[in-house]
Amino acid sequence: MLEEYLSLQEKIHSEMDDKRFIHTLGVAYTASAMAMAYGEDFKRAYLAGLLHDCAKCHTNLEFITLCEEYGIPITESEYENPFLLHAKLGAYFARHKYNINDEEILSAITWHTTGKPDMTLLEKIIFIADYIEPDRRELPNISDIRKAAFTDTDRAMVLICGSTIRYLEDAGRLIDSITRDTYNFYLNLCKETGKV
Ligand code: DGI
Ligand code: FE
Ligand code: FE
Repeated sequence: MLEEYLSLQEKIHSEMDDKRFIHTLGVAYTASAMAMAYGEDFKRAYLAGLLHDCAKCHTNLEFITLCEEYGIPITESEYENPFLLHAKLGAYFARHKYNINDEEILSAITWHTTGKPDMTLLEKIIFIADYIEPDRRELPNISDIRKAAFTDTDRAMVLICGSTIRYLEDAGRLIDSITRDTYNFYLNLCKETGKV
């Protein structure tokens, strides 16, 4: 499997600095391990992990210019936080530069930063793997979140979204309404089932 992805990995590496590439490999490995734990297709998880940040290495101005050039719709919140666009732009590159036509892989890339309500297992795996991969700096409550990632993805979603929203609030950053929608959806889901 890894041999099969070697040339893809090299191409992805050529588009980003070493630090981002190490993160990328961490997400791919973590996503494939999570897929094994939940009986999801681990090759798809690995591939989605490899590609999730393939559009990350651009300036804010480039995010806007490239999205406008490719006809990718930009919301008001994305104009204010252009880096959010690396997710949608990444899905566009995955489709057109890397020839991926698996719609679930593409949507996992699209939603990997903000999440969205009612995600598929693969979408949640990429969102969570992005947060817990081994190279991430130590974040609050990370060992509990890493454990939840392998036991209950909905609970992991609540913990990650809650932590991200708190961090963004403390930093005085604008929070996209979908980031809050994601948190509220998984919080309600876990409350209904008595998990939180
Ligand atoms: O690309 P990565 O750094 O690997 O990870 P990512 O795509 O999940 O981006 C992480 C950053 O995105 C993190 O600093 C929190 C931030 N973020 C997530 N949702 C929102 C957000 N930032 C703003 N301003 N608004 C959001 O809704
Ligand atoms: Fe990202
Ligand atoms: Fe990432």
